[in-house]
Amino acid sequence: MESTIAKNSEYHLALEAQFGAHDYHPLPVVLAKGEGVYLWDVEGKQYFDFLSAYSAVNQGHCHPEIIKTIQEQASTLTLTSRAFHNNKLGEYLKFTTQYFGFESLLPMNTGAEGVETAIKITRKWGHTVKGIPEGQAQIVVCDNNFHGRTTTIISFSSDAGSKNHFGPHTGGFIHIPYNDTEALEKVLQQNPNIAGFLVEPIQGEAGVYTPDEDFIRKSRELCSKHNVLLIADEIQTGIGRTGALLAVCGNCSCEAHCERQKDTYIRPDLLILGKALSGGVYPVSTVLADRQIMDVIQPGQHGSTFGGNPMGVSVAKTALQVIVDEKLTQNARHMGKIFRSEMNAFIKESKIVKLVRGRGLLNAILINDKEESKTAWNICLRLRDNGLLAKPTHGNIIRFAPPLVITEDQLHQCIQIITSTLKEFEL
Ligand code: IF1
Repeated sequence: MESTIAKNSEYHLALEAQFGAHDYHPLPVVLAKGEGVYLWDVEGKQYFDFLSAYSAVNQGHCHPEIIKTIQEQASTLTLTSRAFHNNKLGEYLKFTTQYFGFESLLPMNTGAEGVETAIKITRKWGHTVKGIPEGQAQIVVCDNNFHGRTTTIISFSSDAGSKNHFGPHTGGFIHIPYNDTEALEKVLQQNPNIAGFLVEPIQGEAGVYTPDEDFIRKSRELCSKHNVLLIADEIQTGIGRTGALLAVCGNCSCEAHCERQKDTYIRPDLLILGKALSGGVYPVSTVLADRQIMDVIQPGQHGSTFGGNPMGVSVAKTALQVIVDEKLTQNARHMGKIFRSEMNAFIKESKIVKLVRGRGLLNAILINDKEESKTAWNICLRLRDNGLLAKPTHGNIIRFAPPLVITEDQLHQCIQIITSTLKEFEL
């Protein structure tokens, strides 16, 4: 099944194997170049990217506007630290808070740092505003969550590999099943020390697990009723990916924060963004909240050397502008519908795929085989041979998440590659 890989790729693979930590098991392909939806390996073979660096490259690889921004800023001013002000941060804060409809923003770098920041804000709000006894604040999280890799975040992971032997673990987290509003209601009624509910609007790592339509809305109502902060981790789902600006926007496909959203969308108290906030060009993450919540953080209580640096914020501002200018949210919605309807038509004739699910261009197929089988992995190897890069998650699930700039023509080519590859594995 495995095709022969030319010396050039082997050379890089050998170096990584010999000198790198073995913390990943990547698909064997060594990439050297990207443009839009395309990637090229070191041998010059061209691929469609159906992972988008885990939904970071929504705007497409090496988007010319974003690259122009980083090049200009890189040769002007890169880093001041927050010990001083810089002339890019303020305009970014104004632009981005208005874009998402919040009063304030705290800039960080990676997604996990954004989640850590939201946890700290929530706990401090719980102790100083809600009146939870010091050190007692609890945060409700969902089974099978994925929020990052720090010691605190893995403390509330359900995944043994991510968590085991990395203890002692951080306490203060209560698990409920995902998509279970009754469980949420019960825990909120029973425990007065809950400060927040941290949730992914769609669980990415769990296999693009899409909840019932009213799960987030009901969660919002329950959090409001019990004076608990709703914390949305939209690091993977946000910024157009699901065919809405945010997955919590549901059916509103407006390109930026709009009046209509004020009535229809479900507004979290804390919104965490990362990944596509920079179009995958630079690590930029953020937590957005209104003043009353954000202002629990006072000087000296949180920060980062790189957070809010002129390169990161300039890149992020351009990356958000590209989403609007190129109507990428609407494109994701439209292309996603085509993708799922074509895949559903294929599934009718196929035994190898059980189902397709997702929203916008965050989709997954379930392979009809045991979770521990290598079928999904082998399919991804063949997809690679056939010119399309995707990655299995949770054994028998394959995630399909191309850059949002994909055209209908390109999408049809990709569906052709995917269905003809799947036919090779037909039971
Ligand atoms: C890995 C998955 C994607 C995230 C959500 C926070 C973070 C992530 C919802 C942390 C990061 C990435 C990280 C990458 C694999 C991965 C992933 F397969 F695990 F689920 F995207 F699909 N919240 N997700 O998805 O952001 O600190 O990495 O910037 O860790 O191996 P980060």
